Amino acid sequence: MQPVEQRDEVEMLSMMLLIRRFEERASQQYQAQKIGGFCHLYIGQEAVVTGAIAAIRDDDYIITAYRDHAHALARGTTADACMAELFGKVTGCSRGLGGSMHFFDKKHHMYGGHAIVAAHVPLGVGLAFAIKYRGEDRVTLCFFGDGAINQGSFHEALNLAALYKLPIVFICENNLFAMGTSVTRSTSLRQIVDRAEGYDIPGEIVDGMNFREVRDKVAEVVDSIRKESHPAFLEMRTYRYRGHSMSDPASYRTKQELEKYRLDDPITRLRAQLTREGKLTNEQFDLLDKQAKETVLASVKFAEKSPQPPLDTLYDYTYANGAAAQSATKNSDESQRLESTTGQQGR
Ligand SMILES: Cc1ncc(C[n+]2csc(CCOP(=O)(O)OP(=O)(O)O)c2C)c(N)n1
Ligand SMILES: [Mg+2]
Repeated sequence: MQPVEQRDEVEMLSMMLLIRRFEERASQQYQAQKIGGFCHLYIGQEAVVTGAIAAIRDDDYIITAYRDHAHALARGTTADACMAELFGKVTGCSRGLGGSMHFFDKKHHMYGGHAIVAAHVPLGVGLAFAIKYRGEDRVTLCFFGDGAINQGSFHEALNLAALYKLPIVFICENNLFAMGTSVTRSTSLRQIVDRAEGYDIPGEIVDGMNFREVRDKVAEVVDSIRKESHPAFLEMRTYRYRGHSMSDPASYRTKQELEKYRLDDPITRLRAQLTREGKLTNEQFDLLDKQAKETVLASVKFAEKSPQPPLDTLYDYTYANGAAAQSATKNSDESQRLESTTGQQGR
């Protein structure tokens, strides 16, 4: 297990570069129709997950929503396994059956990738409950968007975490929008962190564009939780540069707003800090970037070459068991056939 102190800042900068280059390439591959389904990019938000992961141990748990590529990469899932998952290949981190929104990596304690807004927050509380039940000193980091905080399951989860004093950090990635809806239109609170206060959970606002601030704040909270189990809430103020998903042109915001946040870019910021302190040269930065790009290009080749999952695994890991799901499909095929032969329209 790697002690937190050894997580070198230059290494974490190269992780942010890997995440950025991975998603830029994913976007290109999506447009080339190599990737299907939904695809939500995290570009601009990299400091949140990278800073948070830099503050925890390898055996701590994390769980997140569907904007999850960066979480898996930061946790240690390889670019190969992530790209292959986007391509729907059997070598992917969810065996090609999950796709962009359902990355999962048990070995690295990354428990998804969940598509239903806020549905995973109670699951995060469940992970924290398991820690406490077993008497361990692990911590769960539960990431979710600003859109999740008005969902019923979110409130149930916070209530239980507070009552049971569970070891969980609720990390709200407040990127100001839930799809095209501004947080100011969807939320009655002045600030999101106030949600925690109602449940007597300590909460703080963090500059989510600043790697060091995120890492230090998460480290402080996690340290306190390990000493005596309790929940905590951090509202990370961040911004996504791209639309909600690949199909969103993001016309609900101005170019000026986007530019303002791009000037505060988390990668540029950490690079500047390290350069100023003599810990990084321009040549070293260029080399890290080149390595990130090469790793990502290799992951595309790996994904392209990998096989599709066998057809008979299609219903594995679904709620209905394979046989039931397949017979349901057969029945629906059969009724469609009957409808088309008898000329009846489906209802
Ligand atoms: C229960 C539920 N309602 C609606 C949706 C459709 N939906 C998908 S993403 C999203 C917005 C969520 O925004 P936020 O939580 O802020 O996360 P972000 O996309 O900004 O990371 C919505 C409404 C959904 N997936 N689940
Ligand atoms: Mg949001």
